[in-house]
Amino acid sequence: MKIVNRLVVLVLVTLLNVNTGVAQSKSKVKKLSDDERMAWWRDAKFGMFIHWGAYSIIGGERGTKIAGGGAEWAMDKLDYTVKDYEQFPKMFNPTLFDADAWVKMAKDAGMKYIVITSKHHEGFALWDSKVSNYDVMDTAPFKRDVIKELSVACKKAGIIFCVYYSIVDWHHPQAQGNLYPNYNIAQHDDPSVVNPEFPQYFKNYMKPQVKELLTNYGDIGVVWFDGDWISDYTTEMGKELYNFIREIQPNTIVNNRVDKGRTGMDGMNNKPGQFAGDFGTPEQEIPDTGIATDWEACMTMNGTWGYKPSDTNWKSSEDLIEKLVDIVSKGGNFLLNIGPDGFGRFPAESIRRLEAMGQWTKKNGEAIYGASASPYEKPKWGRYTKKGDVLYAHVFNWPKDGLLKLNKDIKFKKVTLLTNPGVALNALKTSSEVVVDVPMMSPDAPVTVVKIELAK
Ligand code: JFZ
Repeated sequence: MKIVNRLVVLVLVTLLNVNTGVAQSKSKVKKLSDDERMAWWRDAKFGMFIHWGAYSIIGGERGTKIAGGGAEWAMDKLDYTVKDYEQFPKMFNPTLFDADAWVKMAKDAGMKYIVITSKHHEGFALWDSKVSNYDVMDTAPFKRDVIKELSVACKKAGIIFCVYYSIVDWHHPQAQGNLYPNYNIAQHDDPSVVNPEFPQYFKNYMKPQVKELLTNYGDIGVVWFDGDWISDYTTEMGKELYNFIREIQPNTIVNNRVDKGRTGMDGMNNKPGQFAGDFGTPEQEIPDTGIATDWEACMTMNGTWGYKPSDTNWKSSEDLIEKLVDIVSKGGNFLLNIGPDGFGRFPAESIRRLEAMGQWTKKNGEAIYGASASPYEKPKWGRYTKKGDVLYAHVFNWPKDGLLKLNKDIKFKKVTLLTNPGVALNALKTSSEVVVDVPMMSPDAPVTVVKIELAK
């Protein structure tokens, strides 16, 4: 770049920093209360998880061997040494990556935030890290800052940008990277394996990397940690990290995997206020009932987080829509995963499911966004959600006799189909239920929403 251009850029960047609050300092940013800070997240309900890294090139296959489970664990499961594995970051060149297109697919699906793996267990960083050369700018031929492009695209589209960061690092010599030069037993997740230098990795690598993510990419909605199970990581480190993040960006939300002391279904049984980050993270499962803490269920569309073409075990769109409703009816958020391939494309099967979910959320979003958990036990035909003086009955199994039976305690003022507000449905209260006269066919399958305006 010419010197004059460089000066112009410098001035522009300085101006931008001042105007957008990108360079957040302790004094300038208003510190919100916990409820204010969590408000956007509690309303959002539906987000996109993106698992993308050098493992996306591998697709879970090495010769004839196929990794079991998540293909983002390729380095571990396919027995790569640290040196052997480095070939993949050196190949990372996803020329079809289009941040705006990714963000549009999330937004059209009805998702309100995106969480991307800035660095997964493999250790390869998808941003321009000054702390490391094992990143997209220095090791990979791609030389584009993925985190930058995605954060800018999110901001443009009004999607909240969030980052996943792995505490586990199979590449870093002071983490799990150099324990066994030719074969890393820690990669097989043996909790007895420790690296006495881990505190140095924590202090001189992990924290500075997290700081880069929180300093150079505008507001970060959530920092989503993972890998806290390794013995080297301590509760004290978790506390330090949590406070460190809140000092840089006071209003950022942090998941419970920042902490080691979680109980039950990945922190779901932690009492409110007990240190465990800001929300619980049940993985690949939905709790039976709601719970007193904030929580987010993360889930894959097939059985893998990272790209794995051999996994064709896709959940149906109908199933995914019902899962979204189920989660919201229990007061949670749904973080649904995409594993883009090594070229930067979403799998076609994922795109189709996102589109189906978008068609449904576009019509029925009123019953999802900003809604809270059902005040009633789950009915046989589906789920309830609630917002102010309105109750929503999400019907999965449409009644064959055209009579929908609601909870007897409901005091209704007016009942309609959510997608047909002009036509009031007849409703009748009996001693055991409230019966609503609905059309014979489900108009918005797989889930039709009946809107019940409540009497005071
Ligand atoms: C982790 C990762 O190992 C995996 O690759 C993926 O990124 C996933 C979202 O998170 O796997 C976990 C982490 C935590 C639990 C289970 C699997 N847990 O607490 O039950």
